[in-house]
Amino acid sequence: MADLRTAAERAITLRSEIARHDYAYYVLDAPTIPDAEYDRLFRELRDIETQHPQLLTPDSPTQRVGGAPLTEFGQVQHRIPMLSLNNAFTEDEVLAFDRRCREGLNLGDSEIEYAVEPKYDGLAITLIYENGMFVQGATRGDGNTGEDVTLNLRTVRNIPLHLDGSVSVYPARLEVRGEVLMFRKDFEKLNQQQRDAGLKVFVNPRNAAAGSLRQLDPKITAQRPLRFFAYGVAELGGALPESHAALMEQLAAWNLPVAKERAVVRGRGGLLDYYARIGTARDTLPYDIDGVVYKLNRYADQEQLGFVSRAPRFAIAHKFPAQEALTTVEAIDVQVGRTGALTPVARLAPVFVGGVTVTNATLHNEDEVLRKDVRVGDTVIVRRAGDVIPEVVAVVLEKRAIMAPQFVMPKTCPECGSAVEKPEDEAITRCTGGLYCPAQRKQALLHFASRRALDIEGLGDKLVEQLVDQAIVKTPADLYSLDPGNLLKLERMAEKSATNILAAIDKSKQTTLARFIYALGIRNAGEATAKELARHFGGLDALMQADEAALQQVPDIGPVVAASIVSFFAEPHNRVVIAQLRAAGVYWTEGEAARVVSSAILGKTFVLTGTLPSLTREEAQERIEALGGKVKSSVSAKTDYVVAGAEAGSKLDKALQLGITILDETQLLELLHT
Ligand code: JCF
Repeated sequence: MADLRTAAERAITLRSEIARHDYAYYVLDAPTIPDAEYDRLFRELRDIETQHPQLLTPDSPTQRVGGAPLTEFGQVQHRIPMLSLNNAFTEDEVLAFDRRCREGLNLGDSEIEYAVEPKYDGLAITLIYENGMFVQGATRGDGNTGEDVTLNLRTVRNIPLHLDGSVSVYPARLEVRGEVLMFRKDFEKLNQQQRDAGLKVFVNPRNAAAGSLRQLDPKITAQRPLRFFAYGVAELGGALPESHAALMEQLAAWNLPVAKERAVVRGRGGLLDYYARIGTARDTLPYDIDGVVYKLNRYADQEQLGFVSRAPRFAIAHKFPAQEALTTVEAIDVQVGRTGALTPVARLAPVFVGGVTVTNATLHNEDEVLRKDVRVGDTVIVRRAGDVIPEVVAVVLEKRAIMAPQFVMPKTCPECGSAVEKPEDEAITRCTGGLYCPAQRKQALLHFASRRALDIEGLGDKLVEQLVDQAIVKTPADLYSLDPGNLLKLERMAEKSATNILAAIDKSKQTTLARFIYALGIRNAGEATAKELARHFGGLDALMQADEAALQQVPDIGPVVAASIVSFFAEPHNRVVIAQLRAAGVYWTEGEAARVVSSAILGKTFVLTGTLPSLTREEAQERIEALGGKVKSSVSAKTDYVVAGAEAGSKLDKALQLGITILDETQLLELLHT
């Protein structure tokens, strides 16, 4: 018996401790203990309840995992009907609401106090607490009769199973009204899990919350990240506080979740300011809202205004522009981005959504179109939230009248006709005609001319923009046939700068194989890869003929990079541009492949620090690398040589510490010549 008594006491302690941690975690968003410790408490409680089933209580946190499935939901008669709110869509409608309130209260021009809060885009529910214990929860239903979802609501982690907190006096009967919803981040995670498991994905957090709450199996609901927020009471079984704001404080003191963003404002100015403030914060809130709610703050005032049919006269919902709307798909086009990515885009019948008229929505990529099964003629849900690009959320399949064929990604680029590729485990399809494709022209030219590529000084953003827009330059090869006449007709181009640019272009003809390879802008082939390729193959033709197996012989080149290189050179458009570049006089000295086998430097690691008397840092690096050495940016035990010039810094100190060989420029040059 003593054993049972100890167990009973321990169970009580554990329950209140777990409830405290749940509250800290799910309501305050400020976890108090590590997950492992929480799990330990939970297991201890569960073990006590298994050993002594008579100790199990309905408000035990162990009940949150859900019990046996139901065959149907019972019905609940709401003692006090669950009302809806009237809506205001315009400022004028809000001003009219404020005027009606002032007239109803005979207030003349003085300002009214309003309690204000976000309007949750969830599902209205009611929770009944008897002597502090959660005993029943129900959906709104038709307002008079709802469904008994008590078992499901027990699994909602931020609903207290027992009122608690700083105020420990509870009314005999308390009926709390509020909404169940899902945080956006939880919704994304849930959908990812559903997708991974091959299950249905939800259209938006609201649908996910509705689907989760209306599960007959509470164990499923328990797996869904639902949250609850209270917005009022139907019954308090005692004296109401004087104001709505005071009531919310009371609910919060019992550990019921209420909106952090709630406020009390004065007058219509206060209402409109709040609307603007929450409108700006809308995308940063963790949950979707569809507006804000204004109510008279003082209950005496609320009573005086009373109700019209199914809605209070003392409250109104001021709606934000809807972020989702229905429209139809008129076509599915494919756009090519600056980097060559092919994006399917839905052309839509114009629809007003998120505050603007939308006619296009992104479909992201091929897999997305097929997953959502979007087809021409379909009715779709379009979403535009904040500044985000509008997207097609889902197809309304019931409205599919004609059965258009499934979307197919083109096999060639719609801009330039080059082959497209979609690597095995990537979502994005890309054009392989990087050097030739009009969509990629500006990007390709800027990269070609960049400092570590062919280094054409003065060929920047503005100039490339003009050269491409006026169709003077289409590919990098066209740069080499520019003349002063082409340049002088451009904006802000004086004779002097035209001469300088032409000189820079001319100078760029003399380059290295590594720079040239890098300049081609082959996907996944950066500067380091370009250097490895140049060293390994020694010449461009050998590289262009290499197959994937040959490419994977090169250090650090794996299947992905090898595939990009092969498809780049396989595209005839690119080969033409390369031939034109060589014909225009771009040249480099070709070495023999891996001729550096015997160099003293091969495989050695160098770090450069300080200013050398004659070589620039880049020149030194190029010469070391040309002979098979590697240049790294920091000194470690693996460093073979540190080359130190004037004003060498901490790298030199480190090298001295580690006892690494230190070279000056003369010694480096000697080493390079052995
Ligand atoms: O979403 C809300 N914050 C909210 C919804 C607040 C309220 O006072 C509501 C509501 C829905 C219906 N009042 C009613 C009658």
